[in-house]
Amino acid sequence: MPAPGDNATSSSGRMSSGRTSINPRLSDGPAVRADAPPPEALAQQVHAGDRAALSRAITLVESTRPAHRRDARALLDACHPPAEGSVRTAVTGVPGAGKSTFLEALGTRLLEENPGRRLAVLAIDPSSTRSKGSILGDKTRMGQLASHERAFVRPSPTAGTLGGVARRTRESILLCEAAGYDTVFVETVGVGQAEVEVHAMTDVFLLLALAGAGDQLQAVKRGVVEMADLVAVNKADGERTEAAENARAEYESALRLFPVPETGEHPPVLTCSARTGGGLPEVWQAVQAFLEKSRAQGLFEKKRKRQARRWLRHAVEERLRDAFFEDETVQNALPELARAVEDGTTSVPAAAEKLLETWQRGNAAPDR
Ligand SMILES: Nc1nc2c(ncn2[C@@H]2O[C@H](COP(=O)(O)OP(=O)(O)OP(=O)(O)O)[C@@H](O)[C@H]2O)c(=O)[nH]1
Ligand SMILES: [Mg+2]
Repeated sequence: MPAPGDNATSSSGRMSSGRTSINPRLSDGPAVRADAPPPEALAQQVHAGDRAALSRAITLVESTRPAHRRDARALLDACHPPAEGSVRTAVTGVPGAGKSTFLEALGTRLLEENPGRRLAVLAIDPSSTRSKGSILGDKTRMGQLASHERAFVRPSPTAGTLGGVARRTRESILLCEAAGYDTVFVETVGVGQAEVEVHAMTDVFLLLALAGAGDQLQAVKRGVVEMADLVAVNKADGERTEAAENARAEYESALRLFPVPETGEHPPVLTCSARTGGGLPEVWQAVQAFLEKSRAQGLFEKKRKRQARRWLRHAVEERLRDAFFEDETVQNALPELARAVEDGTTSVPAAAEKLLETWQRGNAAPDR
């Protein structure tokens, strides 16, 4: 049984064996232990439900180094076909909406209710950076959950690469499922592209809202409300109870202004308090009701298929981009063309065209 501390291993590089600074390239991604097993062996450990191995596997898929990307692909391939029967829930909301407190309370409750359940939380955390790292329990407010033996809590620092890390989250979800975690939550803060990405990798999208402070207007503006399958106005406790109830009614009428979603119904809007636990069972019931409906209408499957197609497209785009920028002829030609566009002696489209031609020539099949 891994120590609870295993959960605290973020991709901050603390898993490294101290190889830094001599080769500057070593600092361009999270360090993966030098004694890391080959991908197939790692996949076996993940399948066996080994939390430390799962942590290491996620660190590997988050790495941007070309060799690690190759290993990550082999690892993901070895974890295929994916485990069935999992449910992926996105929990989004502005910073401080109470997402982590909510997941700590709800997660703990769900684990108590069902002794067979295994629950993972992947928190995309824009406030943490690799160099800073963080003590997970304090940082994510999920200390109790993080030390539960049937839970796995993992913050993904996003520092500067929001979209990128969010994409890796999809791979991390698969790894968690391969390790036997059937209930997967993705906590994401309402910042642009990450939310769209997370929406495209989950089965149900829960917006945790707040009363006042222009929260509603912001959410509508950012397009988050449109993505929500469910809205819960959090912090409905103490003197905020009435304000939360008013906000609930406002969200409800705001949602009616949007077209009716595929399910044929506008998303339900509830109130809850992550602090007192009030309303949490109702929120979870509403999540279940949405999923049941979505399954009955065939939308669940349809959505997963659509997501798989989208992922394929992204995977190809990413491979092409990597192959392009890693290509030696491109790397040789790039500095001069970059200078030319800086000086204005070449237009950007013309320079891009030249680079692509260089690449295509370098990759053309040899004459037979
Ligand atoms: N009164 C009250 N406070 C809450 C509730 N939920 C969370 N809080 C408080 O709100 C603050 C932020 O909570 P978090 O759970 O860290 O919020 P978060 O959305 O995860 O924040 P980020 O991860 O930073 O985006 C903390 O001080 C919590 O104690 C609630 O239901 N009622
Ligand atoms: Mg949080």
